[in-house]
Amino acid sequence: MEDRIMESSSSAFGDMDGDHTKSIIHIDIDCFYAQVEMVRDPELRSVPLGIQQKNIVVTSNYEARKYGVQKCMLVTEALKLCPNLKLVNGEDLHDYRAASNKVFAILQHWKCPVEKLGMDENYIDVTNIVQERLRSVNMDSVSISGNLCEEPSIECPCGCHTRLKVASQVASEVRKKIFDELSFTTCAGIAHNKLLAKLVCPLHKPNDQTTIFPEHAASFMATLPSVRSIPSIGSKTTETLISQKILSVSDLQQASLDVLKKHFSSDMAVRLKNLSLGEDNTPVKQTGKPQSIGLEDSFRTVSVKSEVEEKFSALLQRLLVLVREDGRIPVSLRVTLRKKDAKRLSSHRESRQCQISPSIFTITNGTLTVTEAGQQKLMTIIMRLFNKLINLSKPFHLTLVGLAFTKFQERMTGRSSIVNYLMNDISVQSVLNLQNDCDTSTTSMDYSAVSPSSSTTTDLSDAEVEPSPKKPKKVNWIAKRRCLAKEEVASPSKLKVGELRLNSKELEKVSELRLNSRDRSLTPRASPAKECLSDASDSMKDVAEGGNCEECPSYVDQDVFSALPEEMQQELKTMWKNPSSSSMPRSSQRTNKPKPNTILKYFVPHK
Ligand code: DGT
Ligand code: MG
Repeated sequence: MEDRIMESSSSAFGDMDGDHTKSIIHIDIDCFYAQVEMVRDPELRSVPLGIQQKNIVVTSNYEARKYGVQKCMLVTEALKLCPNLKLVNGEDLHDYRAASNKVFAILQHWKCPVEKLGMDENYIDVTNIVQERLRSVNMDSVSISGNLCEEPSIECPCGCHTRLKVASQVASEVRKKIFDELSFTTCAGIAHNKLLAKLVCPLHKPNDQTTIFPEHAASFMATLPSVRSIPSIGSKTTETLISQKILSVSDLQQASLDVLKKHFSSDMAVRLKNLSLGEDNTPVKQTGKPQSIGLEDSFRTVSVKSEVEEKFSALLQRLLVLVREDGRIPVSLRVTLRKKDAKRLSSHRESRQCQISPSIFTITNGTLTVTEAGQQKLMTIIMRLFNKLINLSKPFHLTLVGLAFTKFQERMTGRSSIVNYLMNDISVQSVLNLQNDCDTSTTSMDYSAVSPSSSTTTDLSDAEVEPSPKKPKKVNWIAKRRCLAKEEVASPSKLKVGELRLNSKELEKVSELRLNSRDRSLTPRASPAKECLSDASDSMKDVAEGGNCEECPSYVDQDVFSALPEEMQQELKTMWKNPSSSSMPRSSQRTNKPKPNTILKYFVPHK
């Protein structure tokens, strides 16, 4: 069977029966850091240029490459090859990140899924655009834009050649727009899957593009010298393959599946085999905002607290710039240290994180800002975390400090988020034109201080990452609901959620409203999370004085329940007393499991 697949894949007609329906473009910016510098200072365009980080040339422009200056070459070596090499320090990544974000923003213009891969590479799935265009063009007149990996000997019956030709034209347009708007030249690969699009992208560098048709996948893959050339094959897999004398991609194509299964899981063995043949069905996943934003600074050794403080202060300044660009309000901060163990001549990382109050940040004219006092607060928090990581009564030696904002307030909410209920309040309030500032600001906005869905990037080497406390989010919400109940704001329980669900534009407005209202009234009462490092249980004590509900099932959290408006409490009690009166499907009633998007789901006990 396996041999048969191999045969058909590498026959003259190639892989004619795979799935060729997609059209994927992979875009890579030419000599990225060097181009950013050349756009900044056009005089650099005509000279050999190297971008230096520490003692390494991390990239060079194509002028320098003529002299043999390669990526990641030692500066001394590069200067030997090209004594006229102009070196620019590229250790501050700020402008590179900004450029990368601008490219990403341009790619969004086509309204297709865009997946960012590192700073200067992106995948775009243009399948839909291609299909749309094919409805309005004469298929016979479609031609390839740029280079073709190999001329086809026969037309594939599924029409993929025409689709990929159209995709190659879209790729040209994308590259032209990037050049027109940012002056960056790029390379592109066009194929029916991500793997091939990425691999053919650098075939004609710089400033050009290459398309491959599906039937040439296996023969193209066979030209790759090492299994390591396949992007998803890492060093461990490579080692195992090499131990089996599988060195080149061609070796992998010919390896028996049974042999592979002896060393890898069955799924992995099949995946390896497919990859070697140029088959890959992974989708282009739309890239969202990063889960955390952080910076690190490494140095020889720092052993004095005041110096550490200076390092953190400098890092914080830079980090705040990044956060301002990102636009989200951070609610969690992590401090990382790399400690040198002088006795063992080794070093290890340790981290500690805590929640921070979103009220440290404000949104002014749509821009996230932190006042001088807010920065002081952040520094105090950072140094408190530092003190937890370092025993100051003993000498210490650090070789790295890092800061990261690891969680953010969510502006948008998922369908199943409890924030939906709270957002409905806002729409109700806007309809009723309620005046009370406190209430508008505190309805839902601050509930998401710790978003239920946002996740922390966990550094596996973290020795002491504090688990993020669950209680405060509930506490904040409780506090807000109290505020609402007190002012007799219309209860969402009287309104059907379905009627109030907002469309995406409205959601955006709500997000703005949230932020503006936060801005206006960050009164102590409205302040959502307690200041960083405040113990979750302390926060609970502040608000958990609500009365008990005897009718509540045992799994109900009394604190949450008592904070609900009277009408909602009544509604829930009625449902619990008489489950058949609720709108829940019978199956859910039997199992006590609430419907995915009912308020009941929030009364499932914490494990
Ligand atoms: P290209 O695509 O061959 O024309 O050249 P680049 O410079 O765009 O190279 P690429 O796409 O591999 O990497 C994008 C940028 O990432 C590059 O301009 C500098 C940086 N970079 C690449 N490799 C390394 C590395 O090993 N270390 C560091 N620190 N930066 C790197
Ligand atoms: Mg590049």
